[in-house]
Amino acid sequence: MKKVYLSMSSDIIHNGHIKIISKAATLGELTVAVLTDEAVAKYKRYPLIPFEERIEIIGNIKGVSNVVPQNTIGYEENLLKYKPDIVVHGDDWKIGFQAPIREKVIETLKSYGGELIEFPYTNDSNLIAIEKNARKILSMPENRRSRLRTLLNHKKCLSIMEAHNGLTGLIVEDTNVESEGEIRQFDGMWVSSLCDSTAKGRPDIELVDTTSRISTIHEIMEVTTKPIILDGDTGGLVEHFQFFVKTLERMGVSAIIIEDKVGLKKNSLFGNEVEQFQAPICDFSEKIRLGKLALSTSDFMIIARIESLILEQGMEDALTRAFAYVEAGADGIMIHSRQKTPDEIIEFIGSFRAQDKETPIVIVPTTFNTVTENEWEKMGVNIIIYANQLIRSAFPAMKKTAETILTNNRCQEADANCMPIKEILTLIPDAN
Ligand code: SPV
Ligand code: MG
Repeated sequence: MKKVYLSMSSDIIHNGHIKIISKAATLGELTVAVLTDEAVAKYKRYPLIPFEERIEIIGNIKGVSNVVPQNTIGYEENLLKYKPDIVVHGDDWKIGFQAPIREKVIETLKSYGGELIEFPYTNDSNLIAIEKNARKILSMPENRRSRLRTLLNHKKCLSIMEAHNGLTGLIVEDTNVESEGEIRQFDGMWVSSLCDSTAKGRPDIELVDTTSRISTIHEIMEVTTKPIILDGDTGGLVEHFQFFVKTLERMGVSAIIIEDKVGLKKNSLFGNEVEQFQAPICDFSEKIRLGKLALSTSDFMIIARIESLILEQGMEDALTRAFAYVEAGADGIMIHSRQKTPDEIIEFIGSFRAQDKETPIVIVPTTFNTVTENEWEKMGVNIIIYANQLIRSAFPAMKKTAETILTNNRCQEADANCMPIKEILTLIPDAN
């Protein structure tokens, strides 16, 4: 009896799955590999049905002899472990992002004499509707809010990109690339105070008010499903902060990061070039404690951001604050730096992790940008935020187009830098 291997995310079981399972079962003893939640989230969207339930469902389908987990979208690890004679797949993966994965499967099978059998892919129109519905479910506040914590449980290190309106939200939601046999996408979005202010032509000094910040979040939420981390600046007055976190929690935001500054907040990357003051440890700890008290769920996270390195108060001060804020109930620590090298951040992470292995560490590597995500992950970082790259790349592109039109007295020359009209007209998905 030949050993047959079929891999599926199987989040939504439909007729196409049943058909391919029954065909595969005619070829030999069928093992179905179920992609783990982490693997599905990496290449598609967060699964609606948890891994353990998916394993159980698949195991009870007629024709399935064994069910095994598959930890990555690539098959290599499992193929070398189980050495199936046949791998079965729909022929849809010959093109698109799965094509390199298919190539790797063929190569691995060749190494021990296995064979790939592809069945014609049945394009089920119901599936498109089901997939759209899955997105709707994932975008509901109660589902979205908890997803940051869930992702932190599944993945060691999350990659978060800034979004400051619906359009940038769509970019963070939908952009994915194939790299080294993996599909990469962002895990969530950062609603930056710098970018939200800049997009409105305002300085980053807590001038854009709460109502406006909430409106930006709504705009992003309308068109996306991924978890949102809000840059909450100083958090404002404690009495206001308590109301604000309740509002965010109800909306489905997953986390707020507040920084330990007082008075007129200016952007951290100015450092000591402008006058900025750090809050006393006890006051900021109290803000965290009261914020946590106001919440109704354990899903929503309040993350404390330490400005000691930004304001040159030293490593000791940064660490003392970090432990105090964790003690006060902070669900994570963001350590910030404006140095060009990562040295002080690496030192902080080492010292903090020596005493605290659990509390998530967040970094914003805007200036110290040479270290890769994999390297940060090994050091113990849990969330990496790309805080401003979308707006920083959009502005020069728009300015160049404006200058090109002025220079040429017409817009023909600018077209080379522009998206085709047809594409912009169909860029935004419809309401269904
Ligand atoms: C932001 O994105 O607004 C931040 C990060 O707070 S930073 O600009 O680096 O201070
Ligand atoms: Mg900010």
